[in-house]
Amino acid sequence: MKEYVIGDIHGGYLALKALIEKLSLAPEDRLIFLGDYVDGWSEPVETVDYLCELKARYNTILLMGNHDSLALDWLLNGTANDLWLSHGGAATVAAYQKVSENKKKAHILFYTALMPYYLDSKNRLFIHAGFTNQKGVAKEYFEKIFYWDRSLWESAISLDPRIPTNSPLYPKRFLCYSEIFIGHSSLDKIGESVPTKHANVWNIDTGAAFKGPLSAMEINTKDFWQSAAVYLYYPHELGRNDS
Ligand SMILES: [Mn+2]
Repeated sequence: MKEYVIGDIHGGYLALKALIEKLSLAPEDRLIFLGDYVDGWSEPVETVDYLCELKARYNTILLMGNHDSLALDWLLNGTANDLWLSHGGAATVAAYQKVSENKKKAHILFYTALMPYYLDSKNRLFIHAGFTNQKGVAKEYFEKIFYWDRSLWESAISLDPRIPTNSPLYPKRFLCYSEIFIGHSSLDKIGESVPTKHANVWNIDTGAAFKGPLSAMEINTKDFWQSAAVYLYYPHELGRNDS
Protein backbone atom coordinates (compact mmCIF):
# COMPACT_ATOMS: atom_id res chain seq x y z
CA MET A 1 0.00 0.00 0.00
CA LYS A 2 1.28 3.42 -0.92
CA GLU A 3 0.33 6.56 1.00
CA TYR A 4 0.41 9.88 -0.80
CA VAL A 5 0.15 13.33 0.70
CA ILE A 6 -0.96 16.02 -1.76
CA GLY A 7 -0.45 19.78 -1.48
CA ASP A 8 -2.65 22.84 -1.98
CA ILE A 9 -4.65 22.71 -5.27
CA HIS A 10 -6.42 26.11 -5.40
CA GLY A 11 -8.91 25.26 -8.13
CA GLY A 12 -6.31 23.81 -10.49
CA TYR A 13 -8.37 20.75 -11.46
CA LEU A 14 -6.38 20.01 -14.65
CA ALA A 15 -3.13 19.87 -12.68
CA LEU A 16 -4.72 17.61 -10.06
CA LYS A 17 -5.97 15.23 -12.74
CA ALA A 18 -2.55 15.14 -14.44
CA LEU A 19 -0.84 14.51 -11.10
CA ILE A 20 -3.19 11.69 -10.05
CA GLU A 21 -2.70 10.00 -13.45
CA LYS A 22 1.08 10.03 -12.84
CA LEU A 23 0.63 8.12 -9.56
CA SER A 24 -0.90 5.00 -11.24
CA LEU A 25 -2.95 4.33 -8.11
CA ALA A 26 -3.83 0.84 -6.87
CA PRO A 27 -7.20 0.28 -5.16
CA GLU A 28 -5.58 -0.09 -1.71
CA ASP A 29 -3.52 3.13 -1.90
CA ARG A 30 -4.22 5.99 0.47
CA LEU A 31 -4.54 9.66 -0.46
CA ILE A 32 -4.18 12.43 2.10
CA PHE A 33 -5.14 15.90 0.86
CA LEU A 34 -3.85 18.83 2.91
CA GLY A 35 -6.60 21.32 2.02
CA ASP A 36 -7.00 24.56 0.03
CA TYR A 37 -8.91 22.93 -2.82
CA VAL A 38 -10.37 26.25 -3.99
CA ASP A 39 -9.56 29.95 -4.50
CA GLY A 40 -7.20 30.69 -7.37
CA TRP A 41 -7.73 28.97 -10.75
CA SER A 42 -11.14 28.79 -12.43
CA GLU A 43 -12.08 25.17 -11.68
CA PRO A 44 -12.87 24.85 -7.96
CA VAL A 45 -16.16 23.07 -8.74
CA GLU A 46 -14.46 20.50 -10.98
CA THR A 47 -11.75 20.08 -8.33
CA VAL A 48 -14.28 19.28 -5.60
CA ASP A 49 -16.22 16.92 -7.91
CA TYR A 50 -12.99 15.06 -8.73
CA LEU A 51 -12.04 14.85 -5.04
CA CYS A 52 -15.47 13.31 -4.36
CA GLU A 53 -14.77 10.72 -7.10
CA LEU A 54 -11.39 9.89 -5.58
CA LYS A 55 -12.98 9.62 -2.14
CA ALA A 56 -15.44 7.06 -3.51
CA ARG A 57 -12.66 4.96 -5.10
CA TYR A 58 -9.74 5.15 -2.67
CA ASN A 59 -8.93 5.38 1.02
CA THR A 60 -8.98 9.17 1.09
CA ILE A 61 -8.42 11.69 3.90
CA LEU A 62 -9.49 15.27 3.17
CA LEU A 63 -8.35 18.08 5.46
CA MET A 64 -9.77 21.58 5.82
CA GLY A 65 -7.74 24.53 4.51
CA ASN A 66 -8.35 28.18 5.34
CA HIS A 67 -9.60 28.80 1.79
CA ASP A 68 -12.08 25.90 2.04
CA SER A 69 -13.30 27.34 5.33
CA LEU A 70 -13.81 30.78 3.73
CA ALA A 71 -15.60 29.26 0.72
CA LEU A 72 -17.88 27.26 3.01
CA ASP A 73 -18.68 30.40 4.98
CA TRP A 74 -19.64 32.16 1.73
CA LEU A 75 -21.77 29.22 0.53
CA LEU A 76 -23.60 29.01 3.86
CA ASN A 77 -23.89 32.66 4.87
CA GLY A 78 -22.99 34.78 1.83
CA THR A 79 -19.97 36.14 3.74
CA ALA A 80 -17.43 37.51 1.26
CA ASN A 81 -14.89 40.00 2.54
CA ASP A 82 -12.63 41.93 0.15
CA LEU A 83 -9.48 40.24 1.41
CA TRP A 84 -10.87 36.78 0.59
CA LEU A 85 -12.16 37.93 -2.83
CA SER A 86 -8.74 39.36 -3.74
CA HIS A 87 -6.89 36.23 -2.55
CA GLY A 88 -8.65 33.84 -4.93
CA GLY A 89 -12.20 33.98 -3.59
CA ALA A 90 -13.44 35.87 -6.65
CA ALA A 91 -12.68 32.83 -8.86
CA THR A 92 -14.63 30.59 -6.48
CA VAL A 93 -17.63 32.94 -6.44
CA ALA A 94 -17.59 33.14 -10.26
CA ALA A 95 -17.44 29.34 -10.61
CA TYR A 96 -20.30 28.66 -8.19
CA GLN A 97 -22.53 31.19 -9.95
CA LYS A 98 -22.70 28.71 -12.84
CA VAL A 99 -23.85 25.63 -10.88
CA SER A 100 -27.22 24.33 -9.68
CA GLU A 101 -28.49 24.67 -6.13
CA ASN A 102 -28.31 20.87 -5.76
CA LYS A 103 -24.64 20.86 -6.68
CA LYS A 104 -24.00 23.68 -4.19
CA LYS A 105 -25.75 21.66 -1.48
CA ALA A 106 -23.61 18.61 -2.27
CA HIS A 107 -20.46 20.73 -2.08
CA ILE A 108 -21.53 22.25 1.25
CA LEU A 109 -21.66 18.67 2.58
CA PHE A 110 -18.16 18.06 1.15
CA TYR A 111 -16.68 21.14 2.85
CA THR A 112 -18.48 20.46 6.12
CA ALA A 113 -17.00 16.95 6.30
CA LEU A 114 -13.37 18.13 5.92
CA MET A 115 -11.18 17.17 8.89
CA PRO A 116 -9.21 19.73 10.98
CA TYR A 117 -6.19 17.36 11.05
CA TYR A 118 -5.34 13.67 10.77
CA LEU A 119 -3.05 11.63 13.00
CA ASP A 120 -2.05 8.19 11.68
CA SER A 121 -1.04 5.00 13.54
CA LYS A 122 2.66 5.96 13.30
CA ASN A 123 2.13 9.28 15.11
CA ARG A 124 2.47 11.22 11.86
CA LEU A 125 0.41 14.42 11.85
CA PHE A 126 -1.24 15.83 8.72
CA ILE A 127 -2.57 19.37 9.01
CA HIS A 128 -3.19 22.20 6.55
CA ALA A 129 -1.24 24.98 8.30
CA GLY A 130 0.00 24.18 11.80
CA PHE A 131 -0.69 24.42 15.51
CA THR A 132 0.78 26.36 18.42
CA ASN A 133 0.24 24.34 21.61
CA GLN A 134 3.45 22.73 22.95
CA LYS A 135 1.46 19.60 23.84
CA GLY A 136 0.03 19.14 20.37
CA VAL A 137 -3.20 19.47 18.44
CA ALA A 138 -5.46 17.86 21.05
CA LYS A 139 -4.62 20.72 23.46
CA GLU A 140 -5.24 23.51 20.93
CA TYR A 141 -8.08 25.82 21.90
CA PHE A 142 -9.07 27.39 18.56
CA GLU A 143 -9.77 25.03 15.64
CA LYS A 144 -9.10 27.76 13.06
CA ILE A 145 -5.42 27.74 14.12
CA PHE A 146 -5.13 24.38 12.31
CA TYR A 147 -5.79 25.98 8.95
CA TRP A 148 -4.36 29.47 9.47
CA ASP A 149 -1.19 29.09 11.57
CA ARG A 150 2.12 30.01 9.99
CA SER A 151 4.27 29.95 13.14
CA LEU A 152 4.92 26.17 12.99
CA TRP A 153 6.56 26.47 9.58
CA GLU A 154 8.29 29.74 10.48
CA SER A 155 9.89 28.15 13.53
CA ALA A 156 10.89 25.08 11.49
CA ILE A 157 12.67 27.10 8.78
CA SER A 158 14.38 29.40 11.29
CA LEU A 159 15.57 26.61 13.61
CA ASP A 160 19.36 26.26 13.86
CA PRO A 161 19.98 22.64 12.70
CA ARG A 162 22.81 22.33 15.26
CA ILE A 163 20.29 22.47 18.15
CA PRO A 164 19.68 18.87 19.31
CA THR A 165 16.14 17.66 19.94
CA ASN A 166 16.87 17.28 23.68
CA SER A 167 17.92 20.92 24.05
CA PRO A 168 15.55 23.29 25.91
CA LEU A 169 15.92 25.53 22.84
CA TYR A 170 14.33 22.92 20.55
CA PRO A 171 10.63 23.72 19.88
CA LYS A 172 8.62 21.30 22.01
CA ARG A 173 5.70 21.07 19.62
CA PHE A 174 7.86 19.32 16.99
CA LEU A 175 8.49 16.50 19.51
CA CYS A 176 4.78 15.64 19.78
CA TYR A 177 4.83 13.83 16.43
CA SER A 178 7.24 11.62 14.50
CA GLU A 179 6.64 13.69 11.37
CA ILE A 180 4.36 16.60 10.50
CA PHE A 181 3.04 17.19 6.95
CA ILE A 182 1.70 20.63 6.05
CA GLY A 183 0.69 22.86 3.15
CA HIS A 184 -0.44 26.51 3.40
CA SER A 185 2.95 28.25 3.33
CA SER A 186 3.95 28.26 -0.31
CA LEU A 187 7.53 27.01 -0.77
CA ASP A 188 8.29 29.46 -3.57
CA LYS A 189 8.46 32.10 -0.79
CA ILE A 190 11.72 30.43 0.34
CA GLY A 191 12.92 29.65 -3.17
CA GLU A 192 11.97 25.94 -3.21
CA SER A 193 9.90 24.10 -5.82
CA VAL A 194 9.86 20.56 -4.39
CA PRO A 195 8.52 19.11 -1.08
CA THR A 196 10.90 20.39 1.59
CA LYS A 197 11.67 19.32 5.17
CA HIS A 198 12.83 21.48 8.08
CA ALA A 199 13.15 19.88 11.53
CA ASN A 200 10.52 17.09 11.25
CA VAL A 201 8.08 19.23 9.27
CA TRP A 202 7.48 18.40 5.60
CA ASN A 203 5.91 21.18 3.51
CA ILE A 204 4.17 19.92 0.34
CA ASP A 205 2.77 23.28 -0.87
CA THR A 206 4.81 23.96 -3.99
CA GLY A 207 2.88 27.10 -4.95
CA ALA A 208 0.15 25.74 -7.26
CA ALA A 209 -1.85 28.95 -6.75
CA PHE A 210 1.05 31.03 -8.05
CA LYS A 211 3.83 29.97 -10.45
CA GLY A 212 4.50 26.50 -9.05
CA PRO A 213 3.39 22.90 -9.72
CA LEU A 214 1.09 20.69 -7.67
CA SER A 215 2.97 17.98 -5.73
CA ALA A 216 2.30 14.55 -4.24
CA MET A 217 4.76 12.74 -1.97
CA GLU A 218 4.75 9.09 -0.88
CA ILE A 219 5.10 9.53 2.88
CA ASN A 220 7.18 6.41 3.57
CA THR A 221 9.75 6.63 0.76
CA LYS A 222 9.59 10.43 0.27
CA ASP A 223 9.46 9.91 -3.50
CA PHE A 224 7.48 12.71 -5.07
CA TRP A 225 5.60 13.53 -8.28
CA GLN A 226 4.56 16.89 -9.73
CA SER A 227 2.23 18.32 -12.33
CA ALA A 228 3.53 20.95 -14.71
CA ALA A 229 3.43 24.48 -13.27
CA VAL A 230 -0.30 24.97 -12.77
CA TYR A 231 -0.51 28.29 -14.66
CA LEU A 232 0.45 26.40 -17.85
CA TYR A 233 -2.90 24.56 -17.68
CA TYR A 234 -4.71 27.93 -17.41
CA PRO A 235 -2.86 30.17 -19.91
CA HIS A 236 -5.52 32.88 -19.93
CA GLU A 237 -5.75 33.26 -16.17
CA LEU A 238 -3.65 34.87 -13.44
CA GLY A 239 -4.52 32.51 -10.54
CA ARG A 240 -3.46 34.34 -7.40
CA ASN A 241 -0.59 36.11 -9.18
CA ASP A 242 -2.69 39.27 -9.42
CA SER A 243 -3.02 39.66 -5.65
MN1 LIG B 1 -3.85 27.85 3.13
